[in-house]
Amino acid sequence: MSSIHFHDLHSQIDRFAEDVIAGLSQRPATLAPKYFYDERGSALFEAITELPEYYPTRTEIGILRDNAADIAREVGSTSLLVEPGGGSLAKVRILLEGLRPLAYVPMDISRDHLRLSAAALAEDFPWLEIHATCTDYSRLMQLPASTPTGTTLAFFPGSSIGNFDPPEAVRFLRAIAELVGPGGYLLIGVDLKKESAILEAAYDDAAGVTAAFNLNLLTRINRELEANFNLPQWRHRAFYNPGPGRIEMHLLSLRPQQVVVEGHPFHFKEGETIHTENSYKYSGEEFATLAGKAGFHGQALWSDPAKLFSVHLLRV
Ligand code: AVJ
Repeated sequence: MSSIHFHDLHSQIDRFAEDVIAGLSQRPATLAPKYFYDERGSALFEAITELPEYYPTRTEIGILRDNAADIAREVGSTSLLVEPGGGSLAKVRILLEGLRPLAYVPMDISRDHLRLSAAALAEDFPWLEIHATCTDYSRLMQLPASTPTGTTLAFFPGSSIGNFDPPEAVRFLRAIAELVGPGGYLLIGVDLKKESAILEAAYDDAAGVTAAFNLNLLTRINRELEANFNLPQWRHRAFYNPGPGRIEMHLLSLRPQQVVVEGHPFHFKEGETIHTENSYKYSGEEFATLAGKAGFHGQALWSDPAKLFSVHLLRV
């Protein structure tokens, strides 16, 4: 029988209202992408990962499957496998048999989601000790007490690192370097730079699922806060910005309008946008340089034949 331990490090109060009001007060107006993931947003993101245009998820899974034995050999014996944002736990299943860690520590902000997926994982991997840890890993990157010590591997798939701008990404990677300690590893999925038409299709799909995902943020604000966004007056925009090397997602105001959120009025001109997400893309070399600033050395790098996506193994 595997053992599941539940740890609650999530002591922070909800800042949704404050963050939305501060973000809409800026020009350009900005909202944080972490707020996409309410129940409907999470379901829409799942649907995105299955779209023909959205190559990252299936490509990364292919890379992990094709190289699972290689990854296990490079890392060697692992005591602890830590996954910040390990909410769904689908990708880690590919690695567990090869790595055979003593314990697995998924960290996620969503308590219910974490409980359900940890229980499902425990059924399939009865030899594994699971320390499900409820925390906002972007604020608190800390192991719960009572986890085994020894070589630690952090796993951060999905190119979620792309949501941070480069200085934030370096700070985040430094926090991971500190968590795994000297001799520890990070296995991280990073989306590669490529032709902008491929990138733009992945973030503006024909079926309109990404548009619904982006617009759902306004629906969430209307529902959870006292707000009156008029959805038909906003449109999804996604484009590749080659200077910083990132996909940008925006919500475009189709006419001059006023929106009230918790008693605060916000005016938007026609054509003005709310910036909702950045998704940075890195060449292998660019990302290795970024990780170097956080104290990591590149140990191995895997990709797919079409060079769409990359998986880096880094060591402190
Ligand atoms: C979850 C941040 C990796 O940037 O590709 C997908 C989010 N946004 N489509 C990404 C996302 C629109 C995704 N990440």
